[in-house]
Amino acid sequence: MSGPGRIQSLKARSIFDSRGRPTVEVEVLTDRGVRVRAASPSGASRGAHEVVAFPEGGVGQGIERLKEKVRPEATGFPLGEQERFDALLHAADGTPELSFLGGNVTTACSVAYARAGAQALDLPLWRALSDHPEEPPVFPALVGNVMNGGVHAIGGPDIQEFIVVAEAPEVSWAIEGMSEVHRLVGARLRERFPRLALGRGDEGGWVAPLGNVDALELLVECCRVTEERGLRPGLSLRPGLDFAASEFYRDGRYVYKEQTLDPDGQRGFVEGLTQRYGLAYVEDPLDQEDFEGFARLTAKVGGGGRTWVVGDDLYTTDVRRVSRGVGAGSSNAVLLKVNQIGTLSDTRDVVRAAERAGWWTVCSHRSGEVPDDWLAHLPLAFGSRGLKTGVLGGERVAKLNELVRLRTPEN
Ligand code: 2PG
Ligand code: MG
Repeated sequence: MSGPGRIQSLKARSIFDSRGRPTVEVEVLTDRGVRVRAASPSGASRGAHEVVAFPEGGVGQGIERLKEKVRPEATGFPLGEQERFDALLHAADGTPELSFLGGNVTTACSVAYARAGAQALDLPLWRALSDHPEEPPVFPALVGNVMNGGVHAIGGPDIQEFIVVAEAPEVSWAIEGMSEVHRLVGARLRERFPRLALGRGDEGGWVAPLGNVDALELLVECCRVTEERGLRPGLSLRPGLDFAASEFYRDGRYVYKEQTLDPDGQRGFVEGLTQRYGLAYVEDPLDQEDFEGFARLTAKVGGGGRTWVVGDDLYTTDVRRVSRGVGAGSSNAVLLKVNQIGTLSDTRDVVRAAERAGWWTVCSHRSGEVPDDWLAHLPLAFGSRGLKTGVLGGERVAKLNELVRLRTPEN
């Protein structure tokens, strides 16, 4: 017997995400007794062009359809043929937006299949997925959310995520650095609001009644102070933002609690913040249809790679939208969320398009997460510049700890 074997059974169940909402977990058993599981996360600030997460009728309906349409085809399917398996999922769904099975169902199937193939060969998942499996892994910069706003937080700023980009010679030092910034922001908020019960948002970042610029200034200060403490040699902690701007874009205007801006005004506002505060990372600063505006912003702040201008809702991990962005020069980086497009193979298409354009990729969690750790393998598999997966919360730390394991497998 050679090769990784075949699928013997494929099962699915409804489990819960970090918001307590139902999501899907898929279990694959192979004919050689390998058993693996993979679960799908869920977004709240979803891009308009994402595939449908679950069919009408919800997770249960998706699972029923998986049993009916995917299971018979998948049983006996050989492992290690990701593109063919993902094509099977598309064929079983039969719609361009995956509305029959749901993109979260196909994501869990696609990842569970990959995991079964990797485990059957006794390889880490990233290595089984990599185009360069023999090369040593390159660890990503970490993108962690320390303050939440927008639809991920009640009563916070309009901007969705106040982020630290942590880089260090050792990935565990970058994790420490992000956690220190998170702690310092918490301490400063407690001094400033001694009577307030401070909360945390969906991704574990602090939520406080601060204006957008106020919150950013606090973040910038905490990144600077923590970096200057010199905790570890070569630790860099730089501020960034995910505006998730489509969430507050109404009738051609960006409507903040404090101000309303037209598209030129919004671009000027973002440019100003980026330059003034030395932002390392700016995600979805404009509406998800504004390829042109993104291009003008990228021309201003994206040169030389100092600031990553990242498209999330803009591209929704869809290679056709990324190609359009490449043509227009809309950004210099793409966020990758497998469940925005539904399979690992579709995600890899985006990675290849980004590589051809000389753009970076950033693998990302969703705001509703599961304590699964497959996401940690993707930046190593895809050669991504970043991993965006929060700082705190078991479902976020699961990914960070997996990175640590991958860095020190022999210990
Ligand atoms: C985002 C994500 C994750 P959601 O906008 O980048 O941070 O949020 O999963 O809600 O789309
Ligand atoms: Mg985003």
